[in-house]
Amino acid sequence: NRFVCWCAAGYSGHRCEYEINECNRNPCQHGATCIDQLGAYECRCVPGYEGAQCEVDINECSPNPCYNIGLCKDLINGFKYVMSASAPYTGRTCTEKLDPCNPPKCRNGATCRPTPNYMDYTCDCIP
Ligand SMILES: [Ca+2]
Ligand SMILES: [Ca+2]
Repeated sequence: NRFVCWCAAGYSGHRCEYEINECNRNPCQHGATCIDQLGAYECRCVPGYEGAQCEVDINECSPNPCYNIGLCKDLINGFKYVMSASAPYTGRTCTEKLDPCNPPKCRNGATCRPTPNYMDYTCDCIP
């Protein structure tokens, strides 16, 4: 009384008594949680990743969150802006204007003038 069972997808064993755990192969990447299903699996990605196997590092720089002239650097579940030395903007989205003359720092009515890189200021004294 020999017989061969041709198992439906997702099952194995002599009598197809085993439900295969598709998560045993660790198909999910980047620390995702694998959910075993019948003949399939589902990956629940950690923040910052997407794709069926969570293999895609989401590009948080697209669209570019740096509205002004900042350069965006993609990170895991986030981004970092990179300012050039001449950029008068700061902040996470590069929208806060750097103004070394605000609040005013010059005395006796002198005019405050930012340096070209906006990192410092000079005072134009009244003659
Ligand atoms: Ca399964
Ligand atoms: Ca990313």
